[in-house]
Amino acid sequence: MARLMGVVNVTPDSFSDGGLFLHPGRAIKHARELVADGADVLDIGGESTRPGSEGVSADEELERVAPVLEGVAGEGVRVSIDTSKRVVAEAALDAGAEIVNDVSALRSDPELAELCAERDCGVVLMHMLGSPRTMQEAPTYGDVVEDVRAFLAERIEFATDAGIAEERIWIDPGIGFGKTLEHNLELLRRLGELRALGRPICIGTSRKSFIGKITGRDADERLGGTIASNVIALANGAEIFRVHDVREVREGLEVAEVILGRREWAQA
Ligand code: HH2
Repeated sequence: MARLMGVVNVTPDSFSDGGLFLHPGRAIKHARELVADGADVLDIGGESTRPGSEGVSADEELERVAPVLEGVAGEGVRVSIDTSKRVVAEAALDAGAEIVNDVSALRSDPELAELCAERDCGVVLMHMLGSPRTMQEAPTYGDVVEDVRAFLAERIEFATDAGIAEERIWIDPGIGFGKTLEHNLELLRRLGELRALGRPICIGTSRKSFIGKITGRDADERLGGTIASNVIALANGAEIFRVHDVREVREGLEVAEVILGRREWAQA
């Protein structure tokens, strides 16, 4: 069954909701709404990774996310921390988070893998070409799907060598992270090829610019494209869907699962 990861961006500059939830009270309220809308996991992040972004210090990132982590503890929802930094991940795990979602796939901070192994938490390994600052400068691949598959295979090996249990790992092709429109479309079309890696596939298409390129819509008007791309990802093997609009995408995925014969449905 599809699992929904609701995005909580505690940042001034995220590409679609920057500044909306920088105030902890607003972020906590939003997080509770996402839980009411059916989020299985809340993905809390204090650093934007939008193309061109420079990153923030660990202190600043921690200052942003700490009150929100505290505010959602005890809500009965699993929490993941969207970070590449050990100190931020450690504080989040101490505050009850169970998953580390690292867009650098354990490449940024040499100490993060060790922490994840020690704490036996879930780990999301995502593909990115380059860094957020440079990743959209003419990204090139041999075969994008094969290159992403090989990268993720290598990162799974790195993680397990560091002592992280393979069962704790989710993989993510990193839609929009060093990819052209055509790369993103090819990855969504051939997502099933990543299933050979044997780990659940997490996908993040929500409101991303490839949708805007197709529909001509701004980031806050990309819900239709977000639902369509998540339904395709579901059909092609994704299991965890990282989205801003949890209720609408959950309903879309529910209908798709019934059509695909993957979900029981009985008329009330
Ligand atoms: N996308 C973003 C951030 N984190 N994590 C995973 N696993 N997969 C993704 O596709 C992914 C991610 C970017 O989206 P958002 O958080 O909305 O924007 P920003 O980085 O500007 O805060």
